[in-house]
Amino acid sequence: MEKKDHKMNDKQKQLEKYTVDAKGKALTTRQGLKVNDTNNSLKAGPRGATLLEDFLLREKIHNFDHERIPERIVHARGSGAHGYFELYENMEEYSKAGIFTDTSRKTPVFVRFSTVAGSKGSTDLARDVRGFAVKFYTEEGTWDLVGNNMPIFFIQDAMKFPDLIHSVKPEPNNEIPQAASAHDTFYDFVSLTTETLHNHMWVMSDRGIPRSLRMMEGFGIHTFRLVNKEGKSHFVKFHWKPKLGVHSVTWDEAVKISGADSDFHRRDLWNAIDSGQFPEWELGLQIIPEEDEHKFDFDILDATKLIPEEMVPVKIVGKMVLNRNPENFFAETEQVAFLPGSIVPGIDFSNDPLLQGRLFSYRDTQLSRLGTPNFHQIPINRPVVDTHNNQRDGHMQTEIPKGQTAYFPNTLGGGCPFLSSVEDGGFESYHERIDAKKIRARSDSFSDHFSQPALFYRSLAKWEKDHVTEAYSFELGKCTHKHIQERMLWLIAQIDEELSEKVAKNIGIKVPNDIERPINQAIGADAVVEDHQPGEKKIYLESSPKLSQDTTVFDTIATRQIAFLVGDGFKMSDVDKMKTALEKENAVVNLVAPHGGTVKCDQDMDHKVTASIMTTESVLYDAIYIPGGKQSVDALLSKGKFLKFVNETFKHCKAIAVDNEGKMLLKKSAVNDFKDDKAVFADAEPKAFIAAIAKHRNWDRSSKVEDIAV
Ligand code: HDE
Repeated sequence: MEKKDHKMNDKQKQLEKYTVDAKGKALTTRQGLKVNDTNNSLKAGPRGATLLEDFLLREKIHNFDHERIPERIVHARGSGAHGYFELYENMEEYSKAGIFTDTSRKTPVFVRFSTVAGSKGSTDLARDVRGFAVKFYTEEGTWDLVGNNMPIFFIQDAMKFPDLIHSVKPEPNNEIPQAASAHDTFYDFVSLTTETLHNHMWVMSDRGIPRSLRMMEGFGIHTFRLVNKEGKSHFVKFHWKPKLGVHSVTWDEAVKISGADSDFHRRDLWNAIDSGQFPEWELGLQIIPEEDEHKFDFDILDATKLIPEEMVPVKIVGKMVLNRNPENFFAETEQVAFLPGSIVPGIDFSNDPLLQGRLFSYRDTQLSRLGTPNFHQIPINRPVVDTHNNQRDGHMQTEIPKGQTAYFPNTLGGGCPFLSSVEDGGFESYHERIDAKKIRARSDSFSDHFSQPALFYRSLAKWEKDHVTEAYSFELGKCTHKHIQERMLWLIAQIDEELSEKVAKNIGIKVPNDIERPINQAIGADAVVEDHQPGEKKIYLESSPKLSQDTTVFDTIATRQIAFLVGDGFKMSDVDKMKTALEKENAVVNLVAPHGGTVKCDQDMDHKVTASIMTTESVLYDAIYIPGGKQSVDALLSKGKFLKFVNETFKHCKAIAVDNEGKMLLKKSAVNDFKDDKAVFADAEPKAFIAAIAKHRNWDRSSKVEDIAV
């Protein structure tokens, strides 16, 4: 079906209206005065002093002095992109929202991905949750789905958010460490706040270090409501499923990528879109009839719980494509303001106490960051529909509201702007019956803190479990207080004893067996700190295979970065064969050579080098290929870093293919000690190499290659 994309065009036109292009234009002041010298201040004689009169200097420096705005208190480090969403089938049975009923629409979106703990300039590869915030510019107003790449959150009540964030941010006395959870204050908090354990287990898994922002799932986390035309409500959870599957790097790579290219994720997203390989996600809904609200072994209002897909399947209803990079990072990605409170008729909130708190926080924080209640007028935040109300004035009012009246009701303004009936699209909150005492407490139904982290861990493949063990060993190994390490080990043991034992061995202490109430143990038995103690671990589902990355998409190598290791004299026919096959599958071929500039092949042709070995590292690629050509391979062998490159690629369980003399490099490398590896190919058909790259990694190799020294 031909998609209506007039709102796409509207959003683009709106942004273009505010886009300034200096190409072919004269430099002017902010007042439009043409400037003829922007290099020298106005002085009394060439050696000064500078004159107060210099309005050009003052304007330039004044702006510079105020260029920065406060970074987000959380999710400061982010990358954004434009795109669109389209619906596959009419979902009017559940929701009256246009975005869920009109399959002819192409709804413009702006997405911002982020890490949580680090500052704006921190590394992309921190072990952390990733933000996944989507702004839908719909015909009924803007809907913001502000989610993460994990389906649960650390805490159950908004009241605890400042404590959580203060514990994970750099410690306040010395501002150390940056963008890292591996420190005492975080584990002090986590070990005293057992509701955090589920999300924490996800962060310790490979989900905490994605290969690409394009290879992450997204989740709305909270249970929301969908409301149909008849006013009937269903509970819903939102899921984003990446077309490229869910893939991650290893911790050793993450550490090294942080040095080699700390913008790795941002660059990867930008390059993919820039080269026309548009990332895609499908939107899935888990729909729960109201009547089923209490039929689960957990509370669906508790944001630390997921609903396993085996219990409620995810219905795929549409797709999102990101197809345009921002024109300007600050104007768009930095100034975009997401508000979980921005919804449209047909979508509504649940009483999840975490969600309820967020409804306040996001609008509030924009005042500190963007400095005005008029932040909705910034181009990236403008809805695609007209807005009219009686809110007025404030800093940076950029509109000129007409007329005598700014109140309702009025006759002097002809009663405008007027109210809309529900039938005419006026928003009406879902009429939920609430009959309760005012009380500051947590529901008992929120007290199961162990069952779901245990379900998640049980559902992982062996290689994923090994990574969790390593992650806990690293993180707890970085803590300097034994009592914190012990509390954590005791809690991990409640989830999985074997895991706790392994971590304990790695960090060199024993799992304690006598910590029953970890909080009071820390503070003193009479202290009132936390009356919300975890309940018994339950097993209501043996395993949920969908939670494992072992069940993700493994049939594409699109956008995978392949390093071809080449020196002058490389065999052109080898490169031709492999390059053609890989590019046919939309992989990206990079020539890595001993030097920059160009390399000559054995046909005496020059080829542009993507990166010299001095400027790049193996961790930036998904696989390597080494073609034949004696002169070329000799040149590679004469530089130790190429051997490191091969060894590291092998250690990180990636695919390697060689042809002809390329085998010499493998012979000299650590790969030579391992026979019959299913992702190492000599003189093989490209098909086999491609299948191995699509598998992401040969994890069978991982336990054997641990000791390769790179
Ligand atoms: Fe946020 N969060 N959050 N958060 N959050 C912010 O809003 C907050 C929570 C999430 O790319 C802030 O504009 C509270 C859950 C994302 O611009 C702030 C609570 C989830 C982003 C804020 C939560 C998120 C934010 C900082 C507990 C997943 C980045 C700047 C009640 C469902 C959005 C800003 C972007 C950003 C508060 C919990 C996701 C301070 C109080 C749960 C993706 O308002």
